Parts: sequence; C-alpha cells; structure tokens
Amino acid sequence: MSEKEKALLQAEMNRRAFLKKSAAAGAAVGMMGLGMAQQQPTADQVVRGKNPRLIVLSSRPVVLESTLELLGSERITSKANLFIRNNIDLPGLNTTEPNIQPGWEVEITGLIDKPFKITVDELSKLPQTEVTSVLQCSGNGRSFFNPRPSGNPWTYGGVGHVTWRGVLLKTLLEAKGVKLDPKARFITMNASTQGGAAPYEKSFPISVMDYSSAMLALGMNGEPLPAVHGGPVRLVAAGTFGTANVKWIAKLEFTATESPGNEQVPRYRVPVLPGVNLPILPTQPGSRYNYTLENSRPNWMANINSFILSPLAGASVKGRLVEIRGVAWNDGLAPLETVEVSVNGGTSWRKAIIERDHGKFGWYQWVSPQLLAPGEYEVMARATDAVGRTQPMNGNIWWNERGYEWNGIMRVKFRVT
Ligand SMILES: Nc1nc2c(c(=O)[nH]1)N[C@H]1C(S)=C(S)[C@@H](COP(=O)(O)O)O[C@H]1N2
Ligand SMILES: [Mo]
Repeated sequence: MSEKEKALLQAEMNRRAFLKKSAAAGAAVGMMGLGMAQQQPTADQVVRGKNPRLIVLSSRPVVLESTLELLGSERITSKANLFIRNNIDLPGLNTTEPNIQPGWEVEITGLIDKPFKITVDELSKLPQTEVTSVLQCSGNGRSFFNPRPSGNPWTYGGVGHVTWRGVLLKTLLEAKGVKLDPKARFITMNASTQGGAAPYEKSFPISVMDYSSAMLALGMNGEPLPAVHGGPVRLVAAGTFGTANVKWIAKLEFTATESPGNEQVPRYRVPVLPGVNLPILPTQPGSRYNYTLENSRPNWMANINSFILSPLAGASVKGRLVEIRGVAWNDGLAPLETVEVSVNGGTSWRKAIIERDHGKFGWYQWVSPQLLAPGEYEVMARATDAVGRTQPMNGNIWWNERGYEWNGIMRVKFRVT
C-alpha cells in the first residue's frame, strides 16, 4: 500500500470509529430519554438479526459491511455476519428471518419454446443442489483505489462464504421439458417490485448454467433463505460477483442481448478493449470513461483474491512461532494452485499450506507457519491459480472509474513480542 493509500485507509478508519462512537453516544443519550435526531443506527437496528458489529455504510438502501475479524471467526459466514448490498430495498424485508411465501411465483420466459410460471412451493419439490461459494460485491476493496472512485467505500468486508441450496436452472428446464431457442445468449433477471420497489434487472451469459451451477436458491447455510438476502428465492451463480445474483427474483427471461438497463450499463462494468485479452483495460487513474455495451464488460466472474485473516492489522502476537492464516478464492474455473506469503516486504515468498477447501467455488483456508523474532512485521499474501492468474502487487493497475474488482495484494502490519 502506498503512503497515499495508507492515509486514505486511516482517514476511513477514523471516520468509521467516529461514526461508531457517535452511534454509541447517540444510543446512550436515547436511553436517557433525551432523544437525538441524527444518530447513526447500528447494523442490528437497520436489519433485524444482524451482528451489531457490521459497519453501516448506508441504512437506506441497506448496505452493511462485514469485517475481517468476523470473516475469520467462522468457516461459513453466518447470516448474522454476512454483508448486505441493496441497491433497492424491498419494503418489510430488513430481517434475517425467512420470507415464507410458498405461492411466490417466478416467471420463466423469453426465447424458450414453453414459457411458464413456477411457485416457490413447486420449486421446493424439485431435486435440490447444494453449493458453497464466495459471494462478493464487485465494489469490495474500492477504498484502496487511488484516487478513490465514488460509490460505497468498501474495504474488505463486502464478501462472505456461504452454502446455498436450490434448484439448478438446468434441472428446472429439464423437469419442465423446456427447450432453449438457439438465439438465446443471456439470462435476464428481474427482481420483484412488490411494495412499490424500483426495478432491478441484470443479465448473465447463458453459459452460467453450465459452469457456475446457476440456481434458483431457496436456502442458505441449512436454513430457508433469509428475507434480506433474497428470500424466498434468489438467483445464485457460483463464482460470479454479487451484482447479478438477483434477490427476490420474479422473472427470468432468456434473451439474445444483455439488458440495456442502468444496472447493466453503465453500472457494474469495467473497461475492456474488444478482442484484447486483458481482464480490465488499464485506464488513467482519475480519468472518465464513457461506458457502452461494446467498450466494457459486466462484473461477472470473480477475480482471484486472498485475505489475511490472522493476525489482524495492529495485532500483537507472541513469537516465535506465528501462524499466519487466511483465505483465497477465484471464480472456480481453474483450481487454485498456491498461496504465497512474504514477511519481508516481498523479497522472499513461502508457500502456505492449503488446509481446507470447500469445493471449487468456495474459499480455501490456508496457513503459513513462520518463525519470527520479536519486532514489527508487514505480511503479504498472494494467490495464484492453475492458469497463472494471480494478484497484482499494486492493485491500482486495475484502477477504473467505478472502482470495481479490486484484487491487490493485501498487506498487514503487526508486532511480534
Ligand atoms: N433484487 C436485488 N438483487 C440484488 C441487489 C439488489 O439491490 N436488488 N444487489 C446486488 C448486489 S450489487 C450484490 S453485491 C448482492 C449482495 O447480496 P447480499 O445483499 O445478499 O449480500 O446482491 C445483488 N442482488
Ligand atoms: Mo454489489
């Protein structure tokens, strides 16, 4: 991280600490019966059942950020600790309780021979599939871009590791004996507009049915899908960024082209040069870009990333044997091959031990035992997959106007005593 990035991060941390403090002070004042108009609510006040330690980036629409500490405290992110990113809130669903609506209908239409509607109750009777995957907002890490793009100032907590259960789209089409028109190239999804909610429309290439276990998910972590995470039914395509994993799904349309809606373009896209094989076309930091369907691509497959979850920044740990721990993942299209750890500013790297994986779409847990004398350290981690995709030392090489898809190498300063 450059001095400038560090200063930005520090300023953000100070701002958050201040917001937290003033929220606590506000609550105390409230309890004394004095009331306070401008208090910042805590996460559990914004969404019932959430951990109050989540960071409230916005209370309307709801945007809650998790923390590295919470992510490191469990193998599967619990519904209390999972981040939330709503562009549009559905009224009455700000709770982690299930949204029991067996009669909720999903319309399947567009370029298929037999359009149909199916209820949640019928879906629950079809064969169910489970998949553990990383759900991540494509804006996660945005705060580390320099200059900082506008948008929610996520640091690392716009991500979680979740087990979904639902009906694969392939299974659904097969069960219904439905055939796709060869002109169908995209799946365009619409969220419910119940309660007067604004429309939310997103497209995926149709191939997510094959490579991403695209499903209509009814369950999360062994329970019915929490209302705030899309219950009773959401689209989940493992290995993709969060944005097209449409919650409260009402319609799924097979289309020849991407949705022209605002959520598809200009939002949730990164610059590309057609025909040039780069994940993101590097643009001048701070510059503007006129996003079209042709000169950009949507955030879909997640890029490779790794987080250090222990020690946390600023921690004091006992030497000499220090276990550095973390997680790493990619889009599931190629196996993750190595996670390397450096404790000397990148001069030398040592392979971490991959302790456990959770299937190709989940995250891998890794550990790197290091013998460290007392002193100050900065540790870095870098994941690489079998097709050579890896994380840049300087994540800012992918600077893009809207601040998507950050995967710069993480650096953590801590002390060994
Ligand atoms: N209906 C609907 N689906 C949505 C969104 C939304 O605003 N409305 N936000 C998307 C974005 S940008 C993200 S990152 C994920 C977040 O999922 P979560 O809130 O369950 O964590 O939901 C996606 N699906
Ligand atoms: Mo997102």
